Amino acid sequence: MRRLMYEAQRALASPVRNPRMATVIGRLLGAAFLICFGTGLYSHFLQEPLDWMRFATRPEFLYQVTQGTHIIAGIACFPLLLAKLYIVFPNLFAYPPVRGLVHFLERASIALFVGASLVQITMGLLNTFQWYPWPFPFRQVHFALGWALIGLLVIHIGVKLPMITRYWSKGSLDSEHPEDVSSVDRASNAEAVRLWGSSRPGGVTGRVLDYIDATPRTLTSSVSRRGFLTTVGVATTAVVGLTAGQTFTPLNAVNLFGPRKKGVGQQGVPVNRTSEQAKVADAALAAGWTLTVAVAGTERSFTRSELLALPQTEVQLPIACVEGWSQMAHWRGVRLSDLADLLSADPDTSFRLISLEERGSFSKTQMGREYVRDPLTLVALELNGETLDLEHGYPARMIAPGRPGVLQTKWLSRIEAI
Ligand SMILES: Nc1nc2c(c(=O)[nH]1)N[C@H]1C(S)=C(S)[C@@H](COP(=O)(O)O)O[C@H]1N2
Ligand SMILES: [Mo]
Repeated sequence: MRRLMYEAQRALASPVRNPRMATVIGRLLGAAFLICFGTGLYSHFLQEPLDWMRFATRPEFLYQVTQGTHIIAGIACFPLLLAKLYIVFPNLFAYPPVRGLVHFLERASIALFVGASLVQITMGLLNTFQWYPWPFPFRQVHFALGWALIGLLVIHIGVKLPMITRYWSKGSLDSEHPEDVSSVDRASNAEAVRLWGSSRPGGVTGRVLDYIDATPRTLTSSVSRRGFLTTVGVATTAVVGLTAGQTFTPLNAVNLFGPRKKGVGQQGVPVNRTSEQAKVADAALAAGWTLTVAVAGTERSFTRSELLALPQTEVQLPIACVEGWSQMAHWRGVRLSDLADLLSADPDTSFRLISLEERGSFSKTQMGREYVRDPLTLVALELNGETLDLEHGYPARMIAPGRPGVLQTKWLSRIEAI
C-alpha cells in the first residue's frame, strides 16, 4: 500500500506541481474569495439590514459594480480552483494518510474547505441561471457557507503560512534548499528513504515530497510552468471576459455565457420575474387599481392618473440584479419623498413596499430612510419613454439608486410607513 501510494505520487509528479505554483494560484484564489465575501456581505445586508445600518445611495450604480464584481470573482474561482486542485491533488496519496491528530485536523480542514468551496461557487453559478436544484433557501445557505469558508480560509492560511511565506517571492523555487521541507514532508521523505534508500536513481532525497518534482530544473520545466500559468490565465480571462458584459457595457458584445443580454427584453430592459410567474396580470390590469400610501394611521389611495397628475421626475438608474446582470434605463414617475410629504411622514420614516404579488420573497420589501428621501427614488410610471410595461411592474414600480434589483419592487399596491 505504502509503495502503491508512493508510486502514484511519483507518477503524478510534474514541474507545475510544486509549492511555488500552489502559492501563486492560492494567492489569486484567496483574493477572489475575499472579494466575494466582502461584496456578498454588502449584498446580504442591503437585503437584510440590521437596525442601525444605513447605506450609500451614490454612486447610483454602486450595487451594479459590487454585485458585478461578486459574480465575476466567483466565476474566476472555477478555473483558479481547478488549477489549485490540479497542483495539489497528488497529496491525496500521501502515506500514511493520517499521522496523528494535528495532521488529521489539517487534512480534514482542507477536505472541508475544498468541498465547501466547490458547493459555494456551484450554487452561486446556478443561481445566476435561476436554477435551484436543492431544497434549501439559496441566500441563507450561501451566506452561512460564506462565513464557513472565510473561517476555513483563515485556518488554511495559518497552517500553510510557513510554506506561503517561503514561496511567496519569485525565484523561491530555484533557491529551494533540501532543509526547506515541513515536518510532514520530512516524514514522507523519511518514509521514501526507508523504502528505497536515498540513492535510488531519480528518487526523492530530501525534497518536498508533498509536491514531488522529480524533473530536474531544466528549461523544459520552466517552460511547462509558464505554459500552465498561461493556460490558467487564458481560461480565467475567457470565462470572465465572456460573462462580464452582462454588467460592464463595453464587454456586452462578447457576453456569451451570461444568462441576460443588455437591451433584450420589453422596453429594452431584461425581465426577471414575469407577470405570469408572479400571477399578477389580472390585478395589475384591473381598472380599479390604486396605490395606497399609509403613514401613521392616515391612508391615501392614488389612481394611476392621480399619480400622473403629481409632479413628475425623470431619472437614469440601473436595474442591478443579484444574479450579476444589470441594465441602465430612463424612468419617470413620482418622487417617493413627495408622496411621503403629502402624508406628512416624518423624515426619519422607513417604508414597507407591498406588491400585488401575493407570494414570493420579493412581494414585500423594506426601504430605509436614506432611499425614501433620496431625490432619485421614484414610484416609476414610465420606462424608456413609454408607459411602464406590465412585465416591468405596471401600473407602478419602485426604482431607487444603489439598491439590488430584488428590492426594486414591481406591481406596487401599497406603501406603508414602519
Ligand atoms: N413584485 C416583484 N418585484 C420584483 C421581483 C419580483 O419577483 N416580484 N423581482 C425583482 C428582481 S430580482 C429584479 S432583478 C427586478 C427586475 O426588474 P425587471 O424585471 O423590470 O427588469 O425586479 C424586482 N422586482
Ligand atoms: Mo434580481
